[in-house]
Amino acid sequence: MNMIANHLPTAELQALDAAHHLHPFTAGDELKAKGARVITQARGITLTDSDGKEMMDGMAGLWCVNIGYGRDELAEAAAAQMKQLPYYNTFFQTTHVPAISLAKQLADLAPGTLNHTFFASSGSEANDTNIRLVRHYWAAQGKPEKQVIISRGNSYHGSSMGSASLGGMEPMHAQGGLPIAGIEHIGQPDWYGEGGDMDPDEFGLLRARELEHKIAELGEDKVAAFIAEPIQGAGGVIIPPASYWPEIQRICDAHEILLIADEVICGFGRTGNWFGIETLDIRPDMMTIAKGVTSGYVPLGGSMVTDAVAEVLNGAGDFNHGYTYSGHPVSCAVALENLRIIAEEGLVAHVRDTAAPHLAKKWGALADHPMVGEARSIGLMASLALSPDKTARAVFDVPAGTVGLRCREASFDLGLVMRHVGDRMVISPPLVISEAEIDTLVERAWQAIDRAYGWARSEGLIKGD
Ligand code: PXG
Repeated sequence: MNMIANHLPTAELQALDAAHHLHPFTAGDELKAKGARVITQARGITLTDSDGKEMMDGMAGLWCVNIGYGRDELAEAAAAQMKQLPYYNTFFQTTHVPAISLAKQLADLAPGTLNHTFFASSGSEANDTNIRLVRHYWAAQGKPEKQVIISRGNSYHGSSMGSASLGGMEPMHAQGGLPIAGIEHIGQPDWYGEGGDMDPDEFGLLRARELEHKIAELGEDKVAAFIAEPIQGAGGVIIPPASYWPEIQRICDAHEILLIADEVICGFGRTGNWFGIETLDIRPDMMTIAKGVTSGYVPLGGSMVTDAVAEVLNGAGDFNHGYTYSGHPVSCAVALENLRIIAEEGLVAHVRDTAAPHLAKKWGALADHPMVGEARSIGLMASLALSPDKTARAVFDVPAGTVGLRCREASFDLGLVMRHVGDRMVISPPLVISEAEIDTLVERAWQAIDRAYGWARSEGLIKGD
């Protein structure tokens, strides 16, 4: 099927899009002026736009297309489920086979006793569920005053009122009166950006201990939970110092609070294990999932909890919460097929043993570029920091993101979708990426950085030039 021949010319599509479609995280006037990129089809790790231009998808969509594009098995699983039972709900003591099977499959895959899933349709919904779940959990134990959830600056947990409040993104909090009450934030473990002269491990401990101080400040009897991404994704792929997570775990174990790991990006193979908590040796009480659970082919999210948490919840009467699409049968059927492919094709082992070590070597070498301050990866998520003076970890004398945006635009021109978070460049490609494709990705990234470097030099932004 030739989709390219089957649509309106790009300019007309862009005009219609700008006229009627309100986009997430996009300025409407810029959209009108420039027009959106129109993606028409995709195969493997390659996207095609409405002009027929091909681009390597270094972001797996939005960190989600883990098995790559064009897997007919998922389309067939969806079609078969739609024919058999397109919809039914899971409220009021009702269930169906796809939800049962997926909940069991997730229990088998998740480490420890994370054996129970409350389904949603996105990471945002799942994190909203988590806010209500942890408060319900403590109320059920006669501690209704344990309400506060501690999170971190520059974390991302979603876009709904609750999940955006959990998140620590200042531009998001600046709109719509966020955060909601009962959410507190501590500093992020970003040594490169905020560690100054400290040793990374010393800084990791300092940031972890902010949690203990915050618990003391608020009173342990007021704190319900701490939520964090094992590795911050949207915040710029911030890999915490090695000292950070063991100390967070110690603090959570020492105090009566629940630990929620937000695995929306790290889950389902991204870090070289099924879950990021295995890579970083974290033992949470709850875990948020979404994205890679269906490889983004259909929406699905969920909150997973341990046996101990489930036991309390199960004894607490009705949980007055749920979504029409909690455990949607088509989403569950697609998730099951996606998980079968990840398991049977050995994609987690491919990441761990082949792709991640290769990426670490190649991506790490980008640090040789004169404008790259650090270049690091873990599994198949990687980032680098653009800097005008790399030895000083300096920032540019223009608003953060100016050079990053240049680099992203150059990257698109060179046929690579790479994202910028301020002046950090990030990638998170589909797990099926080969070593040769990693070589191409990194070559294009280098060229994109080089073009942005040329621009920065011409603007006098590079120190010592
Ligand atoms: N938790 C984490 C850790 C996420 O990364 C969510 C929750 C929310 O999931 P939903 O399905 O509601 O979007 C996310 C989503 C970006 C970007 O540009 C990142 C996300 C979403 C959109 C854009 O980095 N992460």
